[in-house]
Amino acid sequence: MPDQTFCAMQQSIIDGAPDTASDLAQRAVAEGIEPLDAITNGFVPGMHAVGEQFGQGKMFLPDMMASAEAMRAAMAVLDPELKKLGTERPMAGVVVLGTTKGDIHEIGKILVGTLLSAHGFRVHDLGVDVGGEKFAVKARELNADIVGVSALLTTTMRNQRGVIEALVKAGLRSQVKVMVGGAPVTRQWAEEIGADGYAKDAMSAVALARNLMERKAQSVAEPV
Ligand code: HCB
Repeated sequence: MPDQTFCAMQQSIIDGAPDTASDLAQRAVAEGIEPLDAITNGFVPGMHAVGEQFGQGKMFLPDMMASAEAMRAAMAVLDPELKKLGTERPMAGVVVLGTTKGDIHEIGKILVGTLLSAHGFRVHDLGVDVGGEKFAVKARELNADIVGVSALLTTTMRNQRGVIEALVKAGLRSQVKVMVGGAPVTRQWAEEIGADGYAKDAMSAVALARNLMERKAQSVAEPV
């Protein structure tokens, strides 16, 4: 039964049908399907299919925009359900999140932020098209533990390096861990630019953020 529901969810994204996506998300909540399951097994595969078809020239920008709209409609229902999971947890750390300069993709970043919040992190989302300096200013203001930088375009990936450089310039690099992600980003790229970690999806981002908090605590505890 959930398989059919997941297929319908995927199709609602491919069709760019916000009302159907929203209805299916509401049905999932009513039927007790885990919201993360609905997102990762239902709606996100739809986004991947759209990306593939766009890449092959079978879908066009307006189609991709309609699909993003459908994804947002589903997230509007599932986001509050995910966030409920985090209400009783102790504060796990402070994260500043954003999508790099020149890039307006936000769905994955929002999902990462939601899951981090659901796991006790206090998340400040700077939005999209964010330059390195803005990350550094907010990280200083909030005394952030982690900066999470998203990039979905091969052309904007390099701006993740710019965020790290801005943190170095602001004298914050030793106290702020950096995690990077986004469809074209790889572990190798993360290492190349000197990030502290790479996460392939939102759940891995939570595991990585926890790991970075442990590493941070260890480095503080080490004698000088
Ligand atoms: Co966009 N787009 N797009 N797009 N888009 C991609 C990314 C392509 C791969 C599609 C393709 O060609 N196959 C492609 C990029 C090619 C490339 O660079 N190699 C592309 C292109 C080309 C473009 C435009 C240039 C198209 C044009 O104008 N001609 C344009 C660029 C605009 C700009 O940014 N300046 C554009 C525009 C759009 C929109 C506006 C229509 C829409 C975005 C709407 C929005 O976000 N509000 C859009 C969409 C929806 C996509 C696809 C179809 C889906 C992206 C998505 O939401 N995925 C995407 C295809 C794809 O990625 N396969 C396509 C679902 C989320 C859940 O996954 O990977 O974003 P995610 O996030 C994961 C993961 O990466 C990780 O966790 C997340 C959750 O699991 N993660 C992190 C992400 N950030 C992290 C940060 C961390 O610290 C840790 C983990």
